[in-house]
Amino acid sequence: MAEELLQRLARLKRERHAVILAHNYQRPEVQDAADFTGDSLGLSRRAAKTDADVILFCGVHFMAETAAIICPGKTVLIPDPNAGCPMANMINERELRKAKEEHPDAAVVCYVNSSAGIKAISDLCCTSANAVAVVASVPAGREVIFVPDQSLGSWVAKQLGRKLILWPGYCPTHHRLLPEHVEAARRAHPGAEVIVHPECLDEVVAMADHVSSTSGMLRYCAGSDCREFIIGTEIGMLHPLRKQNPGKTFYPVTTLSDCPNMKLTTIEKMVWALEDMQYRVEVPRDLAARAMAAIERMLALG
Ligand code: CIZ
Ligand code: SF4
Repeated sequence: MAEELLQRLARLKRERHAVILAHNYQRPEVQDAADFTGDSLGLSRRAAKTDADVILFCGVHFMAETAAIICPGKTVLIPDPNAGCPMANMINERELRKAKEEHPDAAVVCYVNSSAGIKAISDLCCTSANAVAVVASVPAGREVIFVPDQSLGSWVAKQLGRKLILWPGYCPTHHRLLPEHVEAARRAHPGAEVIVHPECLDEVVAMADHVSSTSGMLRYCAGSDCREFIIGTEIGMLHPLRKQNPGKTFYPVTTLSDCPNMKLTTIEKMVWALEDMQYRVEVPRDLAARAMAAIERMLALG
């Protein structure tokens, strides 16, 4: 059954001239069926370079939308239209416009975990991999409104010793990971390094040996002399870490950090998506152009 589904997927991929992208947080079998895996921005940039007509984006909605913005002309499909991101939904355009009116000289930096509409009214976009550099590019005297993740924003503020106006959004999955889970994991694996994502609670971030994005975790663990790691992020991340570092051991801080939206993608739904050419993720041209401007300002920083 599983083998037959994978064969159907491979055949449909050829027929549709599609490329399959899977985020680091997807189910292991979904990541294994993808042409590329990685973080949201890395995947979109990869997709832009391929000559595929169709992008099957296995992730959550804002990621597929980002691919649609970066890859105009390609058809972007998401296997389950309900795969949203609760954090991205914690801000809307009306609220952000109001904050901008209250701070008319401020620069708005939006985390990639946001809708095209939010990106379009932001000055700069950032990912967890480049958030510090992006905020640092705003002249020191200028206020910064950082949306929507207060945890990432608070970590960036500490790195730069700079006060930021933080939006009260957060990732429910990363906030399920608590200081007592880190303590218990350290007791169980005293030789391991603790690596956490900046979407985690401030108290958890403060306990870590290293804080980084998912792409940063892959680089860090490959380069570290340590053989054991305790990983504090969405648990799908353990799959690429284990696959790329067969000689090393990875433990989750807790298995509670499991994002239900990320796990909506299954191999069956991927097959159906390519069969029926749905669900399409489209961003109106002028909105995409404005959102792309915030992404381009980020990319220009290198
Ligand atoms: O940008 C991404 O893919 C996210 C949401 C996390 C990360 O650290 O890569
Ligand atoms: Fe959103 Fe958090 Fe799930 Fe990522 S892990 S999609 S930030 S809810």
